[in-house]
Amino acid sequence: MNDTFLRVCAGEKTDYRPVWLMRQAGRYLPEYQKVRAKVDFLTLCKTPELAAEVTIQPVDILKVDAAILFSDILVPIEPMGMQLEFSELKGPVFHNPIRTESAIGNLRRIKPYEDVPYVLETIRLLKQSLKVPLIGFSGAPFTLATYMIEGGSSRNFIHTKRMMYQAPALFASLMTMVSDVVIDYLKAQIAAGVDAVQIFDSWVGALSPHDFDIFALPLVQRIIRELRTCQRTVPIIYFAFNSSGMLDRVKSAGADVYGLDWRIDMADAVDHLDRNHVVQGNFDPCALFGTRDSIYTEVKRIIEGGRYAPGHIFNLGHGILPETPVESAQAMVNAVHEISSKPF
Ligand code: 1CP
Repeated sequence: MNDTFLRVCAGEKTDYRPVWLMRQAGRYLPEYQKVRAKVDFLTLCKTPELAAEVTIQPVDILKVDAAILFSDILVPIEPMGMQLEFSELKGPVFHNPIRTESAIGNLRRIKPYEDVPYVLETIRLLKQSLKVPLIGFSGAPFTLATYMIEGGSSRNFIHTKRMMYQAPALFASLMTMVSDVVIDYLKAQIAAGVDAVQIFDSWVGALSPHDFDIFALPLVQRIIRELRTCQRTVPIIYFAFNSSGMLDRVKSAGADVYGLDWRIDMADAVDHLDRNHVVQGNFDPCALFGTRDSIYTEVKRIIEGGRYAPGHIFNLGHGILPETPVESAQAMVNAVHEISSKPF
């Protein structure tokens, strides 16, 4: 197996920097669209043979150094008692948003082996054939809670923050319950064979640093502490999107690797992380709409920015966009491998 990604997670020196892309399996790939034309998105997530097939696609097409399980952060939330739909227009929708004590009381803690067996089966299938490490994942409690409370995507998170400020104990009880689910879910993925896990905190940047300390960070810390007690331990990546103004807080999550978006210069981020944390990122997904030359130059700049970190996994600063030309993603991966394998 190509274990470059895992060695960098552990802070070891490697011959080149590993690279993968958030949302690397997805609509920008014609091969993905072909599979998606046959089934809706949730059915794809729940059919292990198909989920495994689309997980492998970017490994073959882009030559990335890691695969990420094909699923969605909302998959384990549905069996808690929430009616989930992926609408082509609106994205994820929960038809019964959680806004009251009784609604929280009706949620149940999932049993991964019974409630999401297809996720664990997809992992087992992938481990039989993958030649690169497999990353499992979960949403972080705050990000998951926003979907549960808002009933879908949101711009200002008004319902979430109303509960947070008006009924902090209620909000805390929901966050604790979601954290329990995240712990059980990630432990099951680790037992099924994933080689690393990433915790996606996509919307935590909506919080002030102070609120992050009170309402979100302690739960992420607890999840990471719990995962360290597993029989099999794997590297843990914490990706807090839009959080460059509070990296000094983010870095106390206890993760092995911190994901960075493109709103902070890589070299500055490495300094904020005291040059002693492995980093992942941080190429602007829209820079893939540039030319071959502009992509090369930007890759080089980021690689140079990461030189003082104990390790750097090259990635985008957020998910790849559906309109991205595949050739541009390929050019980025090639540039990372080429530039980072030579002295610079
Ligand atoms: O039409 C389709 O084919 C569905 C589009 C799609 C895809 C391909 C969705 C709906 N989810 C996914 C896959 C997905 N989602 C992966 C697969 C693995 C990979 O990276 O290749 C992963 C890791 C996710 C995680 C996810 N889902 C996040 C966290 C990462 C991030 O981008 O911040 C979030 C926020 C979601 C919610 C979600 N699912 C889908 C959409 C369109 C959204 C975002 C909607 C919003 O803006 O709120």
